[in-house]
Amino acid sequence: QDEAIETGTGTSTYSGKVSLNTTKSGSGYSLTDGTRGGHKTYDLNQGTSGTGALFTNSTDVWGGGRQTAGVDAHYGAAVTWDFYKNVLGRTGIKGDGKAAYSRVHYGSGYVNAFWDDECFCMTYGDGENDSHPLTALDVAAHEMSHGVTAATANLRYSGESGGLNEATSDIFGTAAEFYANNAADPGDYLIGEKIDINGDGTPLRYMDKPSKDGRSKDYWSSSIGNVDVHYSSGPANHFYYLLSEGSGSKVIGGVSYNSPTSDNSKITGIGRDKATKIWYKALTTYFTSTTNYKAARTATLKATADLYGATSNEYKTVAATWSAINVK
Ligand code: ASN
Ligand code: ZN
Ligand code: CA
Repeated sequence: QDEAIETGTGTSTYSGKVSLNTTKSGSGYSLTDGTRGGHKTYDLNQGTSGTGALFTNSTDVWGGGRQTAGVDAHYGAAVTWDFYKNVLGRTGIKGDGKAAYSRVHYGSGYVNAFWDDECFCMTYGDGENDSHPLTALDVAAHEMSHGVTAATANLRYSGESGGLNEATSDIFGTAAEFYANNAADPGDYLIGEKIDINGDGTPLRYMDKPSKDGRSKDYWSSSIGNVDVHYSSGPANHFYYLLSEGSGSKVIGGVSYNSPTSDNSKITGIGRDKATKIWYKALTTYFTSTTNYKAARTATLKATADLYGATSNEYKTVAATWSAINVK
C-alpha cells in the first residue's frame, strides 16, 4: 500500500493549534512522523502495557477527545527531535536517526510521565482524575532527554550523579521549550508550569531559585547526595539559570525571576544558547556514570575550553557560576 508523508494540524491540550507530520496510507492518516525517523504515537486507552492503538483518523485534522493528548505527545516528540538536531547536531535520541515512540493515556489517574530505555519509548499518564495529561512540552523533552543521558554519559540515577541526571533533563527540557517558540506555551525557566501537578497553578520546579518548590536545594553541600534526585538536581538547574541569565532579578517573557548566589557574588549570564551547548558537550564528552558535582565543574570547564577557549569570558563565567552554587 502507498504511504505518503503529510503535514496535518492538531489542537493540543497545552500548545494551542500545532502543525503535525503524519502519514497517509490508503484513505486514512496516522500519527506517524515520516520526517523524524517514523515516530509513532499510540493510545494506551488506560492500559499499562503494550503499545495500544496507533492514532488514526479519516482526515489530517487532529484533536478532540482521546486524540488531544496524542497531539501534544506527537508535537512534543517533534519539537524535541528538532531541538536536538538543529541546536545540538544530534539526530534522534541515540544519534542514529532512529525514532522512539510515544504512548498516551497510560493507566488511570496516573500522575507521571516517563521514559523507558527498554521499550525506547515515552509514556504519559492523564494526571489526577484523568483530567490533565502530563503531556506539556517541557515534560516531554525532560523525559526524552533521559534517553539521551542513558545513551551518552549514562549518569547513575542516585546520589550526586542522579541529581545531575535529573538536572540534565530539566536543562534540555527547558532549552527545547524555548526552542519551540510556541505562543501557547512559551519558554521559561520553570518545569511543569502547564500541568498543574500541585493543583494550585504552581510549577513543579524553579531553575532560578530551586528552593522555591519547598524541597530542592539551591546550592551544593556535602550531604546533597542523600537527597532525592529530583531535589539534588537543584544546584545544577540553578547553575544553568545563572550561567544563562545571571544573578539577581530579571523578567523574561513576562515571568519574574530572582536568582541568588551562595556567596553574594554577581554573575552576568552568557546566554542560554551557549549554556546549553556547554552542558551538552560536557554530557556527551566528559561526564561518566559516576560524575558528581565537583567532576561536573571540571567537565563543563573542559567543554567550555573546547568551545570558546580557556581564556574566554565564557570560561571565566562557568568557573564563577559553579563557585556561586558552592562547587569550588
Ligand atoms: N517523571 C519522572 C522523572 O522523569 C519519572 C521517572 O522516570 N522517575 O524523573
Ligand atoms: Zn526525570
Ligand atoms: Ca517550562
